[in-house]
Amino acid sequence: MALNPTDLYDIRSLLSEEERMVQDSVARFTDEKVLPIIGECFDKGRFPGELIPEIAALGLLGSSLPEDYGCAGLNGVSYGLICQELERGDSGIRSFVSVQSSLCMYPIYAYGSEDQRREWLPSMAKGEVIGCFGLTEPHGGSDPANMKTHAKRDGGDWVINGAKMWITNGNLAKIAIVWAQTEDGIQGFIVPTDTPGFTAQEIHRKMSLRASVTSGLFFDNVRIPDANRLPNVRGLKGPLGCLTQARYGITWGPIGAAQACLMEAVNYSKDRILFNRPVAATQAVQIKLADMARRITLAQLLSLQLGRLKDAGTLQPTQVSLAKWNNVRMALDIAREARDILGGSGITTEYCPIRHALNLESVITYEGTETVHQLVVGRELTGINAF
Ligand code: TGC
Ligand code: FAD
Repeated sequence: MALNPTDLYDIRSLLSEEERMVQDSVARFTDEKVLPIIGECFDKGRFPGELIPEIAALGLLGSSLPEDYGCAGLNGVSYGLICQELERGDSGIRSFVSVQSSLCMYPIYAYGSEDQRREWLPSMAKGEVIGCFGLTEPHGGSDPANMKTHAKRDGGDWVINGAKMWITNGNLAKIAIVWAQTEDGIQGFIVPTDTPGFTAQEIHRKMSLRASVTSGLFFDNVRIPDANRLPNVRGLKGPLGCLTQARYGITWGPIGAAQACLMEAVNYSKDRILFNRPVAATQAVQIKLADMARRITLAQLLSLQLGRLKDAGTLQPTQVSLAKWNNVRMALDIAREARDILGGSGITTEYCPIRHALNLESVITYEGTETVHQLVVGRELTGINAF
């Protein structure tokens, strides 16, 4: 029996019935709704906001949070599969879901008051309220401990001043989760984006994640009540805890992008006749395709085990760092190689590899650059902080 080229080790057989159902429903959504429009969205630099209601109806927003808050209550492996199938379509669609779920709904759930959870989570799960997450600042994202944005207590309010940069969903958002320095260390705030003094400015001329909204956020004496502060966390571990959730999903997402590139390269090379035979009949191309399948298989096993650790409650941030580094690098290399196998056709968005390659240039940078994750693993091995 022929093996599935994007699942050579039948990793699907290791999934539960519920996990398979989640994967199938998101795969259908990607095939029917994302793939027909995404090339054009990328060309035009347009985020397909019209898909938000269906993404919400499928339960993909805050999917791991409890049903009490209008969420799907799925496990970590299911969240990973959601990311994988969405990113098979485009990293921008997966980014939208990652930010809403892991970077906005998760901190409200994990660090918020019960009132904040009840106020925001159900409408965020329905896609009625979109969030963004402001951690990175213009002077350097890898070192968030040195953030300049600050919040000062003024009676029952907080007054926020500063700027955030490269913020996904910035111009779509009704609320921003903003991390700011205070006298008591870094704290998180829920900032409604219609608060006076708040502005979001979309970043244009991007060559990557063109089907995603990326913005700068500016805070000029933005006054919000203490009720909007996330009361249950202080310090960098607040935002880093959110990043662990999002980075976990990002270990899965690029597997989908790599699978899409592999299949494009397989199909193209079988049809392309050069020197009187399909280019897929050459040893050089077959070795490249085989090597892509090998790397995808290793990444699949890595993410599945990571998901099982997450669901067992034993996941360590260093393990997430290793998988984020490995799987994004794997996908970026495969997207570039697939682009090459398509020759000149590979430079157009008619085919997916160049779009995925360009997107993955962001994915390898955001949520901790490749170097940051390598240094996290190095620190674990040596006990020496090399940052
Ligand atoms: P350190 O000062 O040692 O630790 C501070 C506290 O945080 C705890 N901690 C973590 N907790 C949860 N998850 C993690 N991954 C954690 N890492 C550290 C730590 O235990 C400590 O707690 P406590 O109780 O002792 O205070 O900080 P560090 O030296 O570990 O951090 C250095 C470094 C470079 C790793 C960190 O600053 C870092 O990760 N920098 C990269 C910043 C980054 O990734 N930014 C991403 C911005 S968001 C984004 O890109 C969204 S893209 C979204 C999309 O479109 O999909
Ligand atoms: P820098 O931190 O300036 O790094 C520059 C270079 O220095 C990198 O190559 C880095 O690896 C290297 N470097 C850093 N430290 C060391 C070291 N100790 N040793 C050796 N080399 C080092 N942020 C958010 O908060 N929210 C978002 O929603 C968000 N969405 C994003 C969407 C996109 C499309 C992009 C591109 C970015 C997004 N980011 C977001 C920001 C992202 O997290 C940062 O770009 C990333 O953390 C890196 O920060 P930086 O761009 O300032 O690079």
